[in-house]
Amino acid sequence: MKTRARLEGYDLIGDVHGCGATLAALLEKLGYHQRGGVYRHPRRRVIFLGDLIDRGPRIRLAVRIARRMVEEGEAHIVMGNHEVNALAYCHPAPGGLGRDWLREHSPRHNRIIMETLEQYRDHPQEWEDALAWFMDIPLCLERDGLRVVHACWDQPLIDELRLARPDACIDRNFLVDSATPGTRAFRILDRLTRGIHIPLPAGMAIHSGDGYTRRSFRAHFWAEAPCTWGDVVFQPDNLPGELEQRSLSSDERAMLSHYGVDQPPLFIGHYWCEGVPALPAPNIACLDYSAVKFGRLVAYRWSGERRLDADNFTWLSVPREEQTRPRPWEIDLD
Ligand SMILES: [Mn+2]
Repeated sequence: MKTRARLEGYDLIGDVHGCGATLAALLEKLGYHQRGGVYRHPRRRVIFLGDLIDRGPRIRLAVRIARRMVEEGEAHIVMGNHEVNALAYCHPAPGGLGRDWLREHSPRHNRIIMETLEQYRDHPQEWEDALAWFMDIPLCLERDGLRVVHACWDQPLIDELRLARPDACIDRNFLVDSATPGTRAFRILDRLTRGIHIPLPAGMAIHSGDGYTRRSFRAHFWAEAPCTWGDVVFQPDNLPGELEQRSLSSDERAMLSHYGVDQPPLFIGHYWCEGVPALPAPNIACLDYSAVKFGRLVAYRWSGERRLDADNFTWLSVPREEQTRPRPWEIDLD
């Protein structure tokens, strides 16, 4: 048996959202090579930050690449809110919930998962297998001195989750419970995979670049002593009007989590940042740079450092026509 070289570090990869060919190209750029349908690096492993599916042109390819790597021990992955959504959308609701599916098939929810269902339409068994695999993906990871979660590292909730589930994985009961707001399961899934949302004043809305209307904004969790909404907002859309200066109420303050600079390095996705990757805090990197909106598919090459370094970001810009990207070289993933 071949002895593997010592592990030098992890390459963390942000929200892929169906940009499967770009993912293959990014892995090649990072020095991974594909053999027998599995990308491997002699001295490194990948950690995916979740949200493999929805929106992009090669969702099945993205899932296959990630899944093969995870199953072969070449990668780890945490659950994104889009995988949570797919699981709830495709899971029949138990009696008493007053709907057919855990996640209602409303026009808004239909739209979120539309591309995924379309691309799997002629591959129903493959979609069932993908859903079964999503169920096995943990909500967070902590290993070798780093931490990974899709949206928000909330220590009390993570402690609570791990107490019941040391592997940080959900199951069907947990998923069913999470469909009812106010349950612990709802709170844990929502906070870890969707982060903190602060509701806008009544009647106000943000019309986002992605075509959705939102009545809350995304807040981050690393401000030392935040006073205003502007101190915690973390999303590409500006707050309407003068809301940047609005003071955080004590209720809103109580909703926030805080991740201190003395904590281990933390990697998140989710927040579809724009522009050139930058570090929001010395120990936090967000790797979602809107790949599927023709932004960048971003990786961070981590080799054990406690203070992160923006020079360790690597990325590929996503071409407008991802279909024009060469097919990922003879990848035999069937
Ligand atoms: Mn995402």
